[in-house]
Amino acid sequence: MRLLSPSLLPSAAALALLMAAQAKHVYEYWDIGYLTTNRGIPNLESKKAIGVNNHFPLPVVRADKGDTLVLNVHNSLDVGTSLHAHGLFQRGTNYYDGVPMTTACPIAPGTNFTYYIPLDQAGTYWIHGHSKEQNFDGLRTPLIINEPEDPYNKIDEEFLFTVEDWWPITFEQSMDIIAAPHGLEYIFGKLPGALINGYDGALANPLAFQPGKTYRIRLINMASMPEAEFVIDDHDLQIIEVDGVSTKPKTVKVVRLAPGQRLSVLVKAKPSSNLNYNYHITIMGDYLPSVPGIFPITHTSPIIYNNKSTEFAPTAMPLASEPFDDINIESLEYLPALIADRSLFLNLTSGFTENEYSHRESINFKVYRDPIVPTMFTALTTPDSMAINPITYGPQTSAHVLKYDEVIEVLLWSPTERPHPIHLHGHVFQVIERGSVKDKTGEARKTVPQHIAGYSPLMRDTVMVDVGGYVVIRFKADNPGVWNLHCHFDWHMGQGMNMLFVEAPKQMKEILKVPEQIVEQCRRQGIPVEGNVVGRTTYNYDGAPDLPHLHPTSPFV
Ligand SMILES: *[C@@H]1O[C@H](CO)[C@@H](O)[C@H](O)[C@H]1NC(C)=O
Ligand SMILES: *[C@@H]1O[C@H](CO)[C@@H](O)[C@H](O)[C@H]1NC(C)=O
Ligand SMILES: *[C@@H]1O[C@H](CO)[C@@H](O)[C@H](O)[C@H]1NC(C)=O
Ligand SMILES: [Cu+2]
Repeated sequence: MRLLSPSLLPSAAALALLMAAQAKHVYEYWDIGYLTTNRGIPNLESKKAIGVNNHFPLPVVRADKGDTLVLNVHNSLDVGTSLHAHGLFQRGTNYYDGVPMTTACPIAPGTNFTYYIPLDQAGTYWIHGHSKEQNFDGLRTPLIINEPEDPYNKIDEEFLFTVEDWWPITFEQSMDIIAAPHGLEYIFGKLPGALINGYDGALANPLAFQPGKTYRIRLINMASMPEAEFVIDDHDLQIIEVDGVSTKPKTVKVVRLAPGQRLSVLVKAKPSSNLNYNYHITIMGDYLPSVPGIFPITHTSPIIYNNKSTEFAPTAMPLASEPFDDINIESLEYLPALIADRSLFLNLTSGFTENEYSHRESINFKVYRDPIVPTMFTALTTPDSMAINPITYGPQTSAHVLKYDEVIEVLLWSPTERPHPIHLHGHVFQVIERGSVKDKTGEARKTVPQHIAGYSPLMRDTVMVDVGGYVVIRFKADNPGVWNLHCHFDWHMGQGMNMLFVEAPKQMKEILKVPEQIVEQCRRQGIPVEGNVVGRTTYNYDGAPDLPHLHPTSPFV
């Protein structure tokens, strides 16, 4: 990394001008296609995966804050595709959020589409498929947005680790299996391999440290199911970024990330050392069955201080392991706990369907189904009086209409045996409280210390709701658009744990200028772009997808 000495630093005003002048377009050309591979994991069967430019791992996208990402896609698949830049607000560009039937139509097979994504936030993000959870089959890669003015640019060097699970079956195959009774038990017989930076985790790269230097380590959990933990023997980790949000530095021994989450930590190298050390990345999750030697699995690789020495500091066993504490970490930017204008209760439940006894995940017992008209178009083309009525968007999109600038509190409630990493598009939210749904005494309740003047709760875009746990989040509806809230376990999302916030439809009409290529993709596939959930201009929504429903006496597990 190139550093300017303080005397050479331009004034803030000059710097702003300089940056504006330097804002550039970052071009990517991605041909999305099938590739049969086991990603080099020994003893794992190959499957039909989804790669870019006939290659794995995918290109890592790096840019500076203020740039525009021009992502030119050709779809070589025989099904639709789309890309979502996870964590970006897409302020004014809702139609590039990449959620088919919510914000646009899928990119049709054999066609091109170009995303123009303004990179207004610095930090650690990722880009992944949002059509039929194609990320499960490999369509996922880091998006690192550098902030030239970031004080942490004074660090000496930066490393990046991504974690993925790699299953020997495709998402489609796995969905068929897990819908059936005992499907999950069957599928856990086919446990995944672990990829670190796109390669077999057993081959994770050694790092070189020099005494006295400070390193920034970025971590991204791009997995479909497991969590990931990161530890370095006898070194502290100082958290400085969570999901793209700068935090007040917080020193810990271990960090844990759920699928969809990102972190940056600073690591200060020892003042001098003849010893070498190890770092450890564990792919884990107590909600997944344990199979000795396969899952959970820890991959260990050296941190070399002295390449002439073979001596290593001992590893303290068991490795440090603990849940991530979102309640006691503060955002750097001053924003005290928001005062909620209203509160929503989201029951994260699951059960079996009425007709086919097939397993589904739901929010308030609603299994998400795509509308006939992409929801953004419904919000833009129906009169204001209809656009503010949730039923306009169909019975099973679980649409909630938000008023411009109102503060929404959401109680994420997980009474089942499943945890859920819940991701909200278009926003970061404050994490206000955590607890247990069965807690009668308040013992398990952890809430942000609101009595501390100026306490700024952590803001992030993906939060882990534990088995039998709840989380309270708050955000301000200041980004007109249609935004998904969903579980980031691919299977749960695929089984229906998804819903929509239709945020400020009146302001959407003023702000969003839908590019012709978006409409073109819809026309090409015969997808209507006007009217309510089924394309009508009345309150008649007959024919809207409204199956399957959960069985009323279904065993909720
Ligand atoms: C279509 O996209 C591919 C992949 O990005 C690119 O190489 C090609 O030039 C594009 N074609 C057109 C006509 O834009
Ligand atoms: C060993 O370390 C020295 C000093 O840090 C460095 O100059 C050299 O390139 C390293 N050699 C190898 C093989 O990594
Ligand atoms: C939430 O869902 C569970 C089933 O998983 C159900 O037993 C419970 O009554 C629901 N809670 C509310 C308040 O609806
Ligand atoms: Cu889930």
